[in-house]
Amino acid sequence: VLKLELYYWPMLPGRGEFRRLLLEDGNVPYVDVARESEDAGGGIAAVMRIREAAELLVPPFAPPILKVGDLVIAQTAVVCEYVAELAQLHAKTRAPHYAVTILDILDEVHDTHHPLATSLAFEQQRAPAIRASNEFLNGRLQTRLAYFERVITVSARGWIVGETITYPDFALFQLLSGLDYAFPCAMSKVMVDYPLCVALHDSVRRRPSLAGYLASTRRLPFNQYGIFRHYPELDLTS
Ligand SMILES: N[C@@H](CCC(=O)N[C@@H](CS)C(=O)NCC(=O)O)C(=O)O
Repeated sequence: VLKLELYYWPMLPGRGEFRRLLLEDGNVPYVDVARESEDAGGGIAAVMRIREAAELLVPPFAPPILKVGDLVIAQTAVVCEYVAELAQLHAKTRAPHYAVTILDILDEVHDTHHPLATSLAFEQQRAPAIRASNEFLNGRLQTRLAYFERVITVSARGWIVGETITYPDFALFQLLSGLDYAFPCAMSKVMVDYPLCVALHDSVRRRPSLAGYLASTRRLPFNQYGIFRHYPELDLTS
């Protein structure tokens, strides 16, 4: 039996959540190493250890990281491809670019609150962040949503790739959930133009195979440490 070890910062959903949704939906057992207690080898120290482990032939650069025996995989999109096979959520018509495109948008969302530098606190870049969010919420966001609305229209089944749900659908679900947390006002205005994206989000949220997980403490809530942060001054006003 494969033992899947996930490594990701234990205090935020971030990029780590994308593969967790797939494993939970597919009922694939895994160990969330950094969320174990420090005494049991978990915590932030576990992430630091695997990043720096000298014996690894292919050292991972940044979390999320997946370890399966001697195999160590990093990069969210690559990890998602790998676990999607195990969870039987892979796309038969190979279309890896969808998940990568969704994950690219995370960089843009991060840059709304940290437009100058990741090393500076939000409070040190508040004015440029307000400017950046305004630009994002009044243009870039719509072009990205319009793209996925078109993709779902073409597939004609309510999903991104085709007949059934596949792993990019979970990525879009998580992106839209995070945007709802970060920008509730903007999203309530913008999403009326993307009904297929809204319907996909609802379909994933209501999946019986995911409901138990979404209601559990394993599902980390969005918070102010993550990629999706709620600063009222960055949202559109009602
Ligand atoms: N493109 C990479 C980005 C990885 C990344 O930025 N990871 C963040 C957490 S979400 C991190 O901890 N980075 C640490 C670093 O850049 O040193 C991916 O999708 O996995």
